[in-house]
Amino acid sequence: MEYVSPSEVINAQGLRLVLVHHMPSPWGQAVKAMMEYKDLSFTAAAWEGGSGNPELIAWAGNHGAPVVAWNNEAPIHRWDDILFLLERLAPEASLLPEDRAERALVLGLSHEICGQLGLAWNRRLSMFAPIVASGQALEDFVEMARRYGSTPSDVSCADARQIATLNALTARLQAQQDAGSEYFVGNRLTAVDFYWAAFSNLFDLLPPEKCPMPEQARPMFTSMADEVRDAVDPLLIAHRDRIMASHFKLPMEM
Ligand SMILES: N[C@@H](CCC(=O)N[C@@H](CS)C(=O)NCC(=O)O)C(=O)O
Repeated sequence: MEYVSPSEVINAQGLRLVLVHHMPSPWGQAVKAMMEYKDLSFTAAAWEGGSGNPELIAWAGNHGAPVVAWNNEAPIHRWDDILFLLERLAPEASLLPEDRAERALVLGLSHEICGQLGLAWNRRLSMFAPIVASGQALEDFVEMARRYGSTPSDVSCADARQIATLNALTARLQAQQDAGSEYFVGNRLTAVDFYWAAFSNLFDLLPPEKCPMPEQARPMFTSMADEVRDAVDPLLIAHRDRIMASHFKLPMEM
Protein backbone atom coordinates (compact mmCIF):
# COMPACT_ATOMS: atom_id res chain seq x y z
CA MET A 1 0.00 0.00 0.00
CA GLU A 2 1.36 3.38 -1.01
CA TYR A 3 0.57 6.49 1.01
CA VAL A 4 -0.26 9.73 -0.79
CA SER A 5 0.10 13.16 0.82
CA PRO A 6 -2.58 14.47 3.24
CA SER A 7 -3.62 17.13 0.73
CA GLU A 8 -4.19 14.50 -1.96
CA VAL A 9 -6.52 12.61 0.38
CA ILE A 10 -8.26 15.82 1.43
CA ASN A 11 -8.85 16.95 -2.15
CA ALA A 12 -9.66 13.59 -3.74
CA GLN A 13 -13.06 12.05 -4.43
CA GLY A 14 -13.99 8.43 -3.74
CA LEU A 15 -13.06 6.57 -0.58
CA ARG A 16 -10.11 7.81 1.50
CA LEU A 17 -8.48 6.54 4.66
CA VAL A 18 -6.05 8.22 7.06
CA LEU A 19 -4.09 5.57 8.91
CA VAL A 20 -1.68 5.81 11.85
CA HIS A 21 1.84 5.48 10.41
CA HIS A 22 4.19 2.70 11.63
CA MET A 23 1.91 1.53 14.49
CA PRO A 24 -0.73 -1.23 14.53
CA SER A 25 -3.49 1.21 15.50
CA PRO A 26 -6.33 -1.27 15.91
CA TRP A 27 -9.14 1.09 14.86
CA GLY A 28 -7.37 1.86 11.60
CA GLN A 29 -6.19 -1.68 10.89
CA ALA A 30 -9.71 -3.07 11.36
CA VAL A 31 -11.11 -0.47 8.93
CA LYS A 32 -8.40 -1.19 6.34
CA ALA A 33 -9.03 -4.95 6.52
CA MET A 34 -12.80 -4.46 6.21
CA MET A 35 -12.35 -2.20 3.17
CA GLU A 36 -10.15 -4.86 1.57
CA TYR A 37 -12.64 -7.63 2.44
CA LYS A 38 -15.38 -5.58 0.83
CA ASP A 39 -13.20 -4.98 -2.24
CA LEU A 40 -13.48 -1.21 -1.84
CA SER A 41 -10.59 0.67 -3.37
CA PHE A 42 -9.32 3.60 -1.35
CA THR A 43 -6.56 6.19 -1.22
CA ALA A 44 -4.59 6.36 2.02
CA ALA A 45 -2.56 9.04 3.79
CA ALA A 46 -0.39 8.55 6.85
CA TRP A 47 -1.16 10.11 10.23
CA GLU A 48 2.06 10.89 12.07
CA GLY A 49 2.41 10.51 15.84
CA GLY A 50 2.95 13.74 17.77
CA SER A 51 1.68 17.05 16.46
CA GLY A 52 2.52 16.67 12.79
CA ASN A 53 -0.94 16.57 11.24
CA PRO A 54 -2.24 20.15 11.10
CA GLU A 55 -3.85 19.80 7.64
CA LEU A 56 -5.61 16.57 8.59
CA ILE A 57 -6.79 17.93 11.94
CA ALA A 58 -8.21 21.08 10.33
CA TRP A 59 -9.99 19.02 7.68
CA ALA A 60 -11.34 16.22 9.88
CA GLY A 61 -12.09 18.36 12.95
CA ASN A 62 -10.54 15.59 15.03
CA HIS A 63 -7.07 14.93 16.38
CA GLY A 64 -6.79 11.23 15.78
CA ALA A 65 -6.88 8.49 13.19
CA PRO A 66 -8.38 6.68 11.43
CA VAL A 67 -10.32 9.22 9.42
CA VAL A 68 -12.47 8.05 6.53
CA ALA A 69 -14.03 10.18 3.81
CA TRP A 70 -16.36 9.43 0.93
CA ASN A 71 -16.74 11.87 -1.97
CA ASN A 72 -17.99 15.24 -0.70
CA GLU A 73 -19.37 13.92 2.56
CA ALA A 74 -17.86 15.20 5.81
CA PRO A 75 -14.92 13.09 7.06
CA ILE A 76 -15.79 10.66 9.87
CA HIS A 77 -13.70 9.12 12.62
CA ARG A 78 -15.88 7.09 14.99
CA TRP A 79 -15.73 3.31 14.57
CA ASP A 80 -19.52 2.90 14.16
CA ASP A 81 -19.93 5.76 11.65
CA ILE A 82 -17.13 4.20 9.59
CA LEU A 83 -18.68 0.72 9.76
CA PHE A 84 -22.08 2.02 8.57
CA LEU A 85 -20.42 3.89 5.70
CA LEU A 86 -18.63 0.70 4.58
CA GLU A 87 -21.91 -1.21 4.83
CA ARG A 88 -23.59 1.42 2.63
CA LEU A 89 -20.81 1.28 0.03
CA ALA A 90 -20.60 -2.52 -0.18
CA PRO A 91 -23.81 -4.02 1.22
CA GLU A 92 -23.30 -7.29 -0.67
CA ALA A 93 -20.27 -8.17 1.50
CA SER A 94 -22.14 -7.26 4.67
CA LEU A 95 -20.45 -7.47 8.05
CA LEU A 96 -23.67 -6.80 9.99
CA PRO A 97 -26.35 -9.49 10.22
CA GLU A 98 -29.90 -8.72 9.09
CA ASP A 99 -31.31 -10.63 12.06
CA ARG A 100 -31.98 -7.87 14.62
CA ALA A 101 -30.89 -9.81 17.72
CA GLU A 102 -27.65 -10.90 16.07
CA ARG A 103 -27.12 -7.37 14.79
CA ALA A 104 -27.52 -5.95 18.29
CA LEU A 105 -24.99 -8.48 19.55
CA VAL A 106 -22.44 -7.55 16.85
CA LEU A 107 -22.85 -3.84 17.60
CA GLY A 108 -22.77 -4.36 21.37
CA LEU A 109 -19.66 -6.55 21.29
CA SER A 110 -18.00 -4.17 18.84
CA HIS A 111 -18.69 -1.28 21.22
CA GLU A 112 -17.16 -3.29 24.05
CA ILE A 113 -14.01 -3.70 21.94
CA CYS A 114 -13.74 -0.31 20.18
CA GLY A 115 -15.99 2.17 21.99
CA GLN A 116 -15.60 4.61 24.83
CA LEU A 117 -14.60 2.82 28.05
CA GLY A 118 -14.47 -0.44 26.12
CA LEU A 119 -11.63 -2.96 25.97
CA ALA A 120 -9.13 -0.88 23.97
CA TRP A 121 -10.07 2.30 25.75
CA ASN A 122 -9.33 0.68 29.11
CA ARG A 123 -6.16 -0.93 27.79
CA ARG A 124 -4.99 2.47 26.63
CA LEU A 125 -5.66 3.96 30.07
CA SER A 126 -3.44 1.25 31.57
CA MET A 127 -0.76 1.68 28.88
CA PHE A 128 -0.56 5.46 29.17
CA ALA A 129 -1.00 6.04 32.93
CA PRO A 130 2.50 4.91 34.00
CA ILE A 131 4.12 6.85 31.14
CA VAL A 132 2.30 10.05 32.11
CA ALA A 133 2.97 9.42 35.83
CA SER A 134 6.71 9.02 35.15
CA GLY A 135 6.90 12.72 34.29
CA GLN A 136 9.14 11.76 31.33
CA ALA A 137 6.45 11.87 28.63
CA LEU A 138 6.58 14.52 25.90
CA GLU A 139 3.93 17.25 26.17
CA ASP A 140 2.20 15.94 22.98
CA PHE A 141 1.81 12.55 24.60
CA VAL A 142 0.43 13.99 27.84
CA GLU A 143 -2.02 16.09 25.80
CA MET A 144 -3.16 13.00 23.86
CA ALA A 145 -3.67 11.04 27.10
CA ARG A 146 -5.75 13.96 28.39
CA ARG A 147 -7.95 13.85 25.28
CA TYR A 148 -9.07 10.33 26.20
CA GLY A 149 -10.90 11.88 29.12
CA SER A 150 -9.85 9.40 31.77
CA THR A 151 -10.64 9.99 35.42
CA PRO A 152 -8.53 8.55 38.27
CA SER A 153 -11.39 6.20 39.05
CA ASP A 154 -11.53 4.94 35.44
CA VAL A 155 -7.75 4.38 35.51
CA SER A 156 -8.04 2.39 38.74
CA CYS A 157 -10.78 0.16 37.21
CA ALA A 158 -9.10 -0.23 33.82
CA ASP A 159 -7.40 -3.60 34.34
CA ALA A 160 -10.47 -5.18 35.95
CA ARG A 161 -12.65 -3.92 33.09
CA GLN A 162 -10.28 -5.39 30.49
CA ILE A 163 -10.35 -8.73 32.27
CA ALA A 164 -14.16 -8.72 32.41
CA THR A 165 -14.40 -8.03 28.67
CA LEU A 166 -11.75 -10.62 27.76
CA ASN A 167 -13.64 -13.20 29.85
CA ALA A 168 -16.92 -12.29 28.15
CA LEU A 169 -15.34 -12.62 24.69
CA THR A 170 -13.83 -15.98 25.62
CA ALA A 171 -17.16 -17.27 26.95
CA ARG A 172 -18.87 -16.12 23.78
CA LEU A 173 -16.34 -17.90 21.52
CA GLN A 174 -16.58 -21.06 23.64
CA ALA A 175 -20.39 -21.08 23.41
CA GLN A 176 -20.22 -20.49 19.67
CA GLN A 177 -17.70 -23.28 19.23
CA ASP A 178 -19.90 -25.64 21.27
CA ALA A 179 -22.78 -24.72 18.94
CA GLY A 180 -20.61 -25.47 15.87
CA SER A 181 -19.76 -21.91 14.79
CA GLU A 182 -16.29 -20.48 14.32
CA TYR A 183 -17.44 -16.84 14.53
CA PHE A 184 -18.37 -14.49 17.38
CA VAL A 185 -21.99 -14.15 16.26
CA GLY A 186 -24.20 -16.42 14.16
CA ASN A 187 -22.65 -18.64 11.55
CA ARG A 188 -20.70 -16.17 9.53
CA LEU A 189 -18.03 -13.52 9.56
CA THR A 190 -19.10 -10.15 11.01
CA ALA A 191 -17.45 -6.87 11.98
CA VAL A 192 -16.75 -8.11 15.49
CA ASP A 193 -14.39 -10.81 14.13
CA PHE A 194 -12.40 -8.06 12.37
CA TYR A 195 -12.36 -5.86 15.46
CA TRP A 196 -11.15 -8.58 17.79
CA ALA A 197 -8.42 -9.63 15.32
CA ALA A 198 -7.11 -6.07 14.99
CA PHE A 199 -7.45 -5.19 18.68
CA SER A 200 -5.82 -8.41 19.86
CA ASN A 201 -2.47 -6.71 19.16
CA LEU A 202 -3.01 -4.71 22.34
CA PHE A 203 -2.95 -7.99 24.31
CA ASP A 204 -0.79 -10.36 22.28
CA LEU A 205 1.32 -8.39 19.84
CA LEU A 206 2.09 -10.20 16.59
CA PRO A 207 5.81 -10.86 15.99
CA PRO A 208 7.89 -8.41 13.91
CA GLU A 209 7.57 -10.44 10.71
CA LYS A 210 3.78 -10.06 10.84
CA CYS A 211 3.66 -6.67 12.54
CA PRO A 212 6.69 -4.62 11.43
CA MET A 213 6.55 -1.70 13.87
CA PRO A 214 9.44 0.23 15.51
CA GLU A 215 11.17 -2.09 17.96
CA GLN A 216 11.27 0.59 20.68
CA ALA A 217 7.47 0.88 20.64
CA ARG A 218 6.85 -2.84 21.26
CA PRO A 219 7.27 -2.74 25.08
CA MET A 220 4.38 -0.27 25.42
CA PHE A 221 2.15 -2.90 23.76
CA THR A 222 3.56 -5.93 25.53
CA SER A 223 3.71 -4.70 29.14
CA MET A 224 0.58 -5.39 31.10
CA ALA A 225 -0.51 -6.64 34.49
CA ASP A 226 -0.13 -10.41 34.91
CA GLU A 227 -3.87 -10.77 35.64
CA VAL A 228 -4.69 -9.11 32.30
CA ARG A 229 -2.23 -11.33 30.44
CA ASP A 230 -3.73 -14.39 32.15
CA ALA A 231 -7.19 -13.43 30.84
CA VAL A 232 -6.00 -13.62 27.22
CA ASP A 233 -7.34 -17.11 26.63
CA PRO A 234 -5.76 -19.32 23.92
CA LEU A 235 -9.25 -19.48 22.32
CA LEU A 236 -9.09 -15.72 21.70
CA ILE A 237 -5.67 -16.01 20.11
CA ALA A 238 -6.63 -18.99 17.95
CA HIS A 239 -9.61 -17.01 16.68
CA ARG A 240 -7.42 -13.98 15.97
CA ASP A 241 -4.92 -16.13 14.08
CA ARG A 242 -7.68 -17.67 11.95
CA ILE A 243 -9.25 -14.32 11.06
CA MET A 244 -5.87 -12.67 10.42
CA ALA A 245 -4.73 -15.50 8.17
CA SER A 246 -7.92 -15.37 6.08
CA HIS A 247 -8.85 -11.70 6.04
CA PHE A 248 -5.86 -9.46 6.84
CA LYS A 249 -2.82 -8.67 4.73
CA LEU A 250 0.28 -9.98 6.51
CA PRO A 251 2.71 -8.49 7.22
CA MET A 252 0.39 -5.72 8.34
CA GLU A 253 0.70 -2.49 6.35
CA MET A 254 0.87 0.65 8.44
N1 LIG B 1 -11.89 7.89 16.73
C1 LIG B 1 -12.05 6.48 17.05
C2 LIG B 1 -10.98 6.07 18.00
C3 LIG B 1 -9.64 6.04 17.28
C4 LIG B 1 -8.45 6.32 18.15
O1 LIG B 1 -8.54 6.39 19.38
N2 LIG B 1 -7.28 6.48 17.53
C5 LIG B 1 -6.04 6.76 18.19
C6 LIG B 1 -4.91 6.00 17.52
S1 LIG B 1 -4.95 4.30 17.84
C7 LIG B 1 -5.67 8.20 17.99
O2 LIG B 1 -5.98 8.75 16.98
N3 LIG B 1 -4.93 8.80 18.90
C8 LIG B 1 -4.33 10.08 18.72
C9 LIG B 1 -5.02 11.28 19.32
O3 LIG B 1 -6.15 11.15 19.83
O4 LIG B 1 -4.40 12.33 19.25
C10 LIG B 1 -13.45 6.24 17.60
O5 LIG B 1 -13.97 7.12 18.32
O6 LIG B 1 -14.05 5.22 17.27
